[in-house]
Amino acid sequence: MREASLSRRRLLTGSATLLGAGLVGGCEAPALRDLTSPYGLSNSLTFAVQRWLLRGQPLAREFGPEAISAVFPTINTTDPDDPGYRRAKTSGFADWRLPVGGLVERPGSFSLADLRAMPSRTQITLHSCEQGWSAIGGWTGVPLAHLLAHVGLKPQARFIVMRSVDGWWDSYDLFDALHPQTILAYGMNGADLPVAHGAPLRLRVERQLGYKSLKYLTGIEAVERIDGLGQGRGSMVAELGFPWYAGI
Ligand SMILES: Nc1nc2c(c(=O)[nH]1)N[C@H]1C(S)=C(S)[C@@H](COP(=O)(O)O)O[C@H]1N2
Ligand SMILES: [Mo]
Repeated sequence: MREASLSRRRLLTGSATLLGAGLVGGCEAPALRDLTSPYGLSNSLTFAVQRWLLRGQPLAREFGPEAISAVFPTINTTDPDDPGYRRAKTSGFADWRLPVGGLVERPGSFSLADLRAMPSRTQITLHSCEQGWSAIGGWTGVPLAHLLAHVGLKPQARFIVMRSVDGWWDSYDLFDALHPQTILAYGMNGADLPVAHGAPLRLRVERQLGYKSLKYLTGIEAVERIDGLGQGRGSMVAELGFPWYAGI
């Protein structure tokens, strides 16, 4: 018995499970080709195993309003030092627009009013920063899946690239992009999203560490490959040494 469970555990930590999972998972599991990240074998294994375990799109835990943290820290960029951004901020982001393009059928550019007129989702979730703090906040915004359906993803699209006014950029596979809790948030804790937290629009990706939730979005692009962007690691933080996939 002991021997059996030991080897079972060994299997569970090895790539054999991955292959087994892919085979046994059958129709539920996305193709393995779609699961592997281009960033090294161990990263790919973690990524693929997590993807398979999460294949039912489970939601990150959501809390009641009483759980909202009295203080939600804010770090790195908290007030972008960019002339265009400063101007937009002065006018309450009335002229701000979000271009959405790349491998989509109907590229477009959306104002805050456009986004607010779309279906919205509010979620109270735990944000975990790689720097060791966490906080619970309430976020309101349009599900990215809705916006992507609106512009119509082309079949070749496999990743969504996002850029920010402070030079941060990142990319997400369709699993995360289409996850029901992945939203483009314009509201926080029942009010407009504050500048310090990424106004006028930030991403919330609830199943990854905080650094994937880009603030100050300036554009969204659907692409087939991400290895041609920047240094080929898929994100700015990956170029600084953090994992591209930061699942929690
Ligand atoms: N554009 C941009 N996005 C960003 C950052 C940033 O500095 N610039 N910081 C990231 C990190 S490390 C974290 S933990 C969260 C912090 O969000 P907050 O300032 O609302 O707490 O935003 C993430 N997104
Ligand atoms: Mo962070």
